[in-house]
Parts: sequence; C-alpha cells; structure tokens
Amino acid sequence: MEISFRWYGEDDPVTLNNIRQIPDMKQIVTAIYDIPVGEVWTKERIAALKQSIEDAGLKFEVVESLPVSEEIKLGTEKRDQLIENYKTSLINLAENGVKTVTYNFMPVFDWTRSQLDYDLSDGSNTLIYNHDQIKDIDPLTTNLNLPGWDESYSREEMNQLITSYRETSDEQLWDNLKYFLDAVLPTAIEHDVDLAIHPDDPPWPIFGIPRIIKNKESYERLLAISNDTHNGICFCTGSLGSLAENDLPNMIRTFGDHIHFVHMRNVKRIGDNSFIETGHLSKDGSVDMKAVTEALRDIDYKGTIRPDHGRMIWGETGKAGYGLFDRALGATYINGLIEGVSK
Ligand code: DNO
Repeated sequence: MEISFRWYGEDDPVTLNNIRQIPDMKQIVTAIYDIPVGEVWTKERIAALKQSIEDAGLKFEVVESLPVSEEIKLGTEKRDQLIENYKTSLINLAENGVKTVTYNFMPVFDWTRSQLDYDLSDGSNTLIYNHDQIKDIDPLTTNLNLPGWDESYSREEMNQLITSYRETSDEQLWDNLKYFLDAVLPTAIEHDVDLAIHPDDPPWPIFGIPRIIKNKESYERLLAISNDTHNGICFCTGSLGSLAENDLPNMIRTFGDHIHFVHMRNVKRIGDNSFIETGHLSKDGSVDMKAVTEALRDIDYKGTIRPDHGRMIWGETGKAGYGLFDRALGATYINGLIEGVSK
C-alpha cells in the first residue's frame, strides 16, 4: 500500500513541496485539468506533468480522473469518436508509466453536498450532505453552485443534459456503461492500465437523475460486464460509507483483486441519507477505519491509498475538502493504521 495525495496542479494552493513533507508520502494523484472533457491527453502534456511531479521527488502512477463525456454516459451517436479519444489517452498514459485511471459514471454532477463550510463544535468546518435540503431542489429552476458541477456548461446545455438524464433509466445507464467498458477494456488490458470506477457520491439518486454505482450489488453487476481485473474499482470509504447497508470490509474482501485505488475518509451518518464529513478517525464517524485497513491487509492490497476530503482546520482556506492540514493528518492516521494492522 502506498500513500498518495491529490494535487490540483500548479494552481493548487497546496504545493508539491508541502505534500512531499507529509510522512511517508510517495505519490501524487492528479489530472490534466485544462484539456476539455473528451479531447485526447497528449503524450507531451502527460510527460510534462509527470516530470514536474518527479522533480518534487514523488511518483505519478494514478490519474484521477480521466473524465467520461456525457455523450458516452448518455449513449449518443457521438460516443464512438469520444471512446476512441479515451482509448488514445489511456495508451498515452500507459506509455508514461500510469498504472491506474480513475473515472466515474455519475451523470452531470460528480460529488454533491448541501453545504461546504458546516461549522463543527471544535471550530473547524466541513462538508455536509443534508438530503432534506437537496431533495426539494430542482436544478432546472435553481441557480446552484455545488462541488462537482462542471462549470464549463452553459445554463441551457446543463438544462438539456438534466432533461436527457431524467429520461434515462438505470438500465439504459448500465447499458451505456457496458458499451463503454466493452470498448475500452481491450485497450486497458493490452496496455496494462487498471480502470477504477469511483462510486456515486452520494450513493443514491439526486435531482431525479439515475445513479448506479452504489453498493455491493452494483459491483457484482460491474464485474459481470467483465471479470478481468483491469475492470476495477476506486474504493471510496466516504462515498460508500454514507449508506448504512454497505459493509465496507466485506465488500473489500469480496472484490479484492479489482480494487486498484482507495480513498480513505470518514463520514458520520445523521439520519436517512444525510451525513457530515468528519475527520478521518474511526471514533469521529460511522466508518470503522481500522476494520477497513484490516480488510485491505487481508486482500494483500498493493495499490495506492489517499486520504480523502479533510475539514478546514487552523484557519486554512482553499478548495473545499482539499486543504493541506486535515488531509495531512488523515495521511498520518492512515499510516498508523497500516503499521498497526500489519502482521
Ligand atoms: C471527490 C472525488 C471525486 C472523484 C471522481 C472520480 O472528492 O472523490 O470527484 O475524483 O468522482 O472520477
């Protein structure tokens, strides 16, 4: 298991030098953010990114994310060309030593929260998802600005997308995921790149739009598309842990070889379909982080782990969930858990 840190590139207030000073930090997880979704990531751009990370004494083996175009998720006629571009990017990443490519199949909205700066009693603030606030919002009529919202869409394009997804069933979304995987997996296998799908966050439908990667059954269905280990999972304890029915250690033991990337964070479930993102410690939230680490040990997990969202502490400001301090504390806690459970 190697510890990594998500970095948003040269514009990130958290620098590579900051990250490098976190104990036992080995890898940077990042992406190319200025290439529009659907266009090819060239070898040159990837090589330059890799070089900047290696110059800081860190490795670049995991991409988060190579985004999947909405046309692919919706299954429009444009998808074949976009899938070809995706395959070319995969090859270019493989040639630059990238081993794992994270993606998601969440329509329009990536991760969604109701508030980004919810005050905790210790004076820090954090992300919260309150379903009562989200359930009555109609993004067609409300001007929202939530994390995970792709701001490159105009209002009109966004409304068009939302309307199209509202007419898309879970089954159609599964068909479109299968179409995508059937097309890209042979390339991933040939070039030995592991794909890692991120679960839907939150793992239930929002805004009347389907969401399909939520629980054990979703992963069984994913692996029924292909049982090759390159058809893999980004196991996010926070996303999956916000649904009480998800027995995370059991899921890790069940899907072992397909797990290529782990996001470690804790959430405190507060009633039905609502949660607060707490600090990483087991005692702060609903996820048993030690049991998760023991399960990773038991499957002999050799992949990459990153501390996931942190609270804003010590007056830090910046990208919600992605400050330096609390994520660094998370990394140190994860290191302690790994050492503690190792035999
Ligand atoms: C949120 C992240 C997600 C994740 C994508 C992967 O903090 O975990 O945005 O990067 O869903 O494609």
